[in-house]
Parts: sequence; C-alpha cells; structure tokens
Amino acid sequence: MQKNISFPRCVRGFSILMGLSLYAGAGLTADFSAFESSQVNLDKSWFLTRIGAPLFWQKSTGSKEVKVLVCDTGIESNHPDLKANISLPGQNFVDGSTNTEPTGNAHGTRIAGVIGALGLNGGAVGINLNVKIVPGKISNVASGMAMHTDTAKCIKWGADQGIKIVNVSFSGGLDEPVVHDAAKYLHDKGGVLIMSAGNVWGPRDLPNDPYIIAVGMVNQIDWKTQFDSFGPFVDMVAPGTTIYTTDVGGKYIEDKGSSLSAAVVSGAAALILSVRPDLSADELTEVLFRSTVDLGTPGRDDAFGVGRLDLSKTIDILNNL
Ligand SMILES: [Ca+2]
Ligand SMILES: [Ca+2]
Repeated sequence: MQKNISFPRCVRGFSILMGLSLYAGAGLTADFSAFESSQVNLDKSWFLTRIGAPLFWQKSTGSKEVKVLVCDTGIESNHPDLKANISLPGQNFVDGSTNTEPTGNAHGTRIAGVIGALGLNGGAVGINLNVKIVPGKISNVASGMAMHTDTAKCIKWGADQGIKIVNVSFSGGLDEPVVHDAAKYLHDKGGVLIMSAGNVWGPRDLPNDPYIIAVGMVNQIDWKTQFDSFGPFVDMVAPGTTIYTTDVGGKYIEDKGSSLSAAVVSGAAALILSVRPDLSADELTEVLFRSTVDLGTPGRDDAFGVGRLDLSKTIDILNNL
C-alpha cells in the first residue's frame, strides 16, 4: 500500500536557513510599464521578481488560450483571486464526477494561486494573470493522499484534452511505472509533466525520467533548504519558500515546499506557451532548462539540476529558437 500512495509535497513548520527579509522586494525597479496601471502588488511575492516574471510580463502576462491541468486535491473555484482563471468543469478521478472543489485539503488551491492568482486587492499574485487552470482532483480526503493510478489517469486525461502542461505537485510517483507511462503518453501528445522533487532532506536514488520535469526547491538566497530532496532525478529548481498564494476560504497564505516550486515552473511554462503555443513538448522542456541560472557546482548537478528558473533569459531564447 505504501508504494501506491503519495502525499502532497508542501511541508509546514520548518525553518529556512537564512532570514526572510534579505531579498524581499528586491528587483522591483525593473520597468514593466504594462503593469503600472494594474493593482498588482509584488511586495509579498519575492519569487516573481526572482524568476524574472515582471520582465517577461512586458511581453505577455499569459493567455486564456493556455491550459494548465493541476492534478491535486481540488481547487476552490470561487476564490476571488482565482475565479477568472479557473476552467470548469474539471474532472474528479477518485469518484468519476466533475466535482473538483477541495474536500478538507488546501494544497491544490495553493498550487493554483502560484500559477494564476489575479492579485486583486493586494492578494496573491500568480505567474500568469491570464490562464486557464483546469482542476484534476486525485484526492478526496483531508490528508491529501492520492493513488498513483489516479495521478496517472489525470495525466492521461489531460493529454486527451490537448492540455500541454500538467502539474503534479506530488513526488511519490516519480519512480512509479504507471506515472512514467502516463508521462510518456502526455509527451507523445505534445504535453509536459512537471512534478515536485520532494521535501525529504537527503539523496533519493531515483533515475531521471526523461518525460518528467522534476523540480526542487530553493530559498530566497538560492540555497537548498533543510527539507529538500536531491539526486540524479532533479531537473531544475525554483523558489519554494515563503510563497504567498491563495488559500481555501477565499484566504491567502505563505506556504513552502517543492510543491510550490513545481507550480512556479508550470506557471512559467504557461507564460512561455502564451507567446509560443507552437512549441513541442521537447522544445518547451528545452526552453525551460535553458531559462535557468546555474547554481552549485558548474553545470548540471544533483542538488540544483540545470539550475534555478530565470525567465529574464527566455525571450532571447525564444527569439533564437
Ligand atoms: Ca526528468
Ligand atoms: Ca550547477
């Protein structure tokens, strides 16, 4: 049984290695004039400036033509900062219904906020201001436990819907054949699967699945935290600490974990597709991998993969693709 379940990879209550205020708000002097008239407030969203999202926003703030399937614990579709970017109906893979509202677990709602919260009234700001987030519910229980078979069903369903980005912020399925097969199925239909690397400190001896983009977590000074996994399976890293996002009950929360890091990369993938919807799965993966800053030992390494997401490089990469 243990092999067939996984838990969402947000973690609560751990400390990061350095103070929180060091980089808060840094980099906001970048000129993103397209947003001067908006109500978006980035004061609580350091991760957006860290990954260069405001620079990319000069080009695009996302598109309603781009769908991101979030296979998770459901999404609160009437949250004021999510409502406009949620695409219903989704699909519930546990009970076969189209009910994808949360049932005692906020994980999916937090993931959705990172990808596409609207930032109204000082609330959480997502990477895309325009996007269609499709809820795929793979857990109906408060613990957030999910079956790998339901995860795989969700991924395949997304592929059949023509969805190009699937976010699975669970790490337990990274070495499950059924998830691998679903990831390959998605890839062959032109989509990418983005998963979290996990929050258990230490090495995980997992091979690197070519059909899964496994995302690890870094903090505000680009360090690994004490709750992060590493190994040959890690493809890249993204901010994952003190991430301000949407919460159930129309609320907001600061959350942490590689779940959030995976959502950051999924959100970036959606931004990229908003300007280049023609990209194949391999091309989108390549653009993501090249849109990074190398960390740790030079070149790819098991702690940071190819590096930390940096969208400030992406426009040039797309122009020369
Ligand atoms: Ca991989
Ligand atoms: Ca490196």
